[in-house]
Amino acid sequence: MPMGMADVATVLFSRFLKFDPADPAWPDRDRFVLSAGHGSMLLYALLYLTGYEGVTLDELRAFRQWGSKTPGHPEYGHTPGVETTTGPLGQGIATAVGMALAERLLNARFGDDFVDHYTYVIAGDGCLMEGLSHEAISLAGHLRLNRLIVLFDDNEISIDGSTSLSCSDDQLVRFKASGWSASRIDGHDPEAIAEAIERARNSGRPSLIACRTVIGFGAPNRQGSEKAHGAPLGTEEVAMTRAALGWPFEPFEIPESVLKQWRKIGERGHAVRRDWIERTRSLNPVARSPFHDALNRYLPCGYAEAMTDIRDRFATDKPKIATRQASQLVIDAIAESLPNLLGGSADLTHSNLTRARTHQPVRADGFDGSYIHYGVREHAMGAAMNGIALHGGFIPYGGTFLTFADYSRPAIRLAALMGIRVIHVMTHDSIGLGEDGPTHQPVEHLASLRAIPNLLVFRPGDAIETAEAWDCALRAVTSPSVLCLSRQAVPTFGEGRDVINLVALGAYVVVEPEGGRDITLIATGSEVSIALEAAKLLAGESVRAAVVSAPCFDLFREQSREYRAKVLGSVPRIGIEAAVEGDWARWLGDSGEFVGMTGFGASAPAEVLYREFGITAEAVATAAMRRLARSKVAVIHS
Ligand SMILES: Cc1ncc(C[n+]2csc(CCOP(=O)(O)OP(=O)(O)O)c2C)c(N)n1
Repeated sequence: MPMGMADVATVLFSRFLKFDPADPAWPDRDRFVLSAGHGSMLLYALLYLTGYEGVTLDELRAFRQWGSKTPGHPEYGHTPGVETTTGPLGQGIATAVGMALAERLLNARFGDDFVDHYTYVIAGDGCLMEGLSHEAISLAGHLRLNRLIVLFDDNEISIDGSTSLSCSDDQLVRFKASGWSASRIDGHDPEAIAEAIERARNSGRPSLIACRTVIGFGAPNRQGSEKAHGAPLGTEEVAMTRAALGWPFEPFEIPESVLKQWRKIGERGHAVRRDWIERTRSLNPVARSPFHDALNRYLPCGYAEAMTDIRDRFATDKPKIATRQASQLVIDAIAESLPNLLGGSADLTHSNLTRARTHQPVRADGFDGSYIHYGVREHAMGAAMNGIALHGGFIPYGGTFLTFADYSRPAIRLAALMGIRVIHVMTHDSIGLGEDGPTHQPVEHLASLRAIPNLLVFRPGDAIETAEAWDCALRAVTSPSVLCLSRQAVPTFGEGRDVINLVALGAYVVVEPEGGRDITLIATGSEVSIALEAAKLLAGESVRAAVVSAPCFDLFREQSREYRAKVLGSVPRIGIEAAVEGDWARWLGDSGEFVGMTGFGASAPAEVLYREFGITAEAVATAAMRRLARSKVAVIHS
């Protein structure tokens, strides 16, 4: 890829790309996404040649080695100039759709003087074979994201060999059918490349430029074959390639004149950036503040007040509503104070309750909206939200059912790896959704999402916790979040709830019995109210049960050992969650017991399912008595 696409990249960087290595985060730069992340050396070479600080020849020598700035696939936040982490094919192009969308949205708010850039992508056959690419190009075509230009490394080779082994798509026809401009050029002809890019920049639609290239270009015995994809060329073939390309220099030797020209290309953007800074200085203060807040990822000052108000209202009114409804109320309450909140849903708006009253839909002819109808494209929604967050200017959130988290999981994983603020609103979070049945009832999803490092998985138990979970997610600038919300109504629990955000602690004591605990009941989400009822039943048996709500395991894990010990207590514990056990054992210990699901759900009303699957206050009380009896036996034996 680095050899085959060198000509295309050279034309793009030398003649078109607006960038300044002196400030890789300059907001009005063009974005360049290497979707074919396995060709990372192409990007590293360009970053070195154009003068990005820290990307040195030594770093190129240390390619793929421990501690280097040149990992196997480009990693956002690790190497300056890398706009997004790529490697899982298809993610880059879909993320770029989000970037190109964010550019148009921000442009609609602040105008051409401040936001006016392109998003360029290099994608290979692999990216276009991935199903995700279809969702992404379909969305981009629908929204007519004309600042998105995809340079397709059309070399007809992937790892197994010729693409004809597995694919006979006519990509041009496919893209055109999705509302793109599409053309094919010789990817080794600089003028043809330049003309095609120029045309694409002036198109009213997103553009695909299929660049017919030769993989491993210049390597006499390897070019044009899958043998050029991954294996090193070897000393002999490298020598022959040097001869064939007329490149007489030693490894890592860049002739001064060549480097000079490249550095000049890198300097081209200096003045453009300085002009842009001057223009932003002249912005009137009323417009400057939201622009500044948006770009710096600040929560505007009105936000905290709006969030406190809605949380307090829940504390006073104690509504018995589904947490998805509580989430809707939170979104409505904060939307006006957070103009950069960008909502959306994968065609489940009325179920996810994700659209604020004030949110207008984003349309191809109306980028001033704040709500994206992503269509039934969960994966593209996840990736596009990553691109929006990476681009800057917005806090994206998007809804679907929790069970379809699997459809967007690869994008969620990348968000966690990159450490970016993306909020997934996943409703219908258990068998509590009822009649839709086991296809729609998540059972393993909480456990599997909790397994992703740096992903905050929230399962709030009532309206107050829902507001607090939203607050945590909005403040988590370096982590994506998933808000798992109930379809069914749950009571607001607790008297005189603390004014501090208790969800931020991950878990906390809701009920502490007088005179010490006999047992601790730990629950999440809709099961907290079951635990509270069970505690009452146990009190009737003279058993003192503490109740702990644990809306976010990830945040609880971060608390001090002392705090965790205080919350968990030293008596036996019962965990209650309408899902599979997953890593509950960590919190329950050897003497604990889990009350939850052991397999898939079924189609029936929620109350019937809870009863049939044994997730009831009575079942919890019985489990508690059983545990206590066992621990007494253990004490007698010891
Ligand atoms: C989701 C995903 N599946 C599989 C791979 C492994 N993989 C890396 S490159 C590649 C082939 C890509 O072919 P192409 O895009 O044509 O790249 P080229 O061989 O032309 O460089 C595969 C299967 C991957 N990186 N991501």
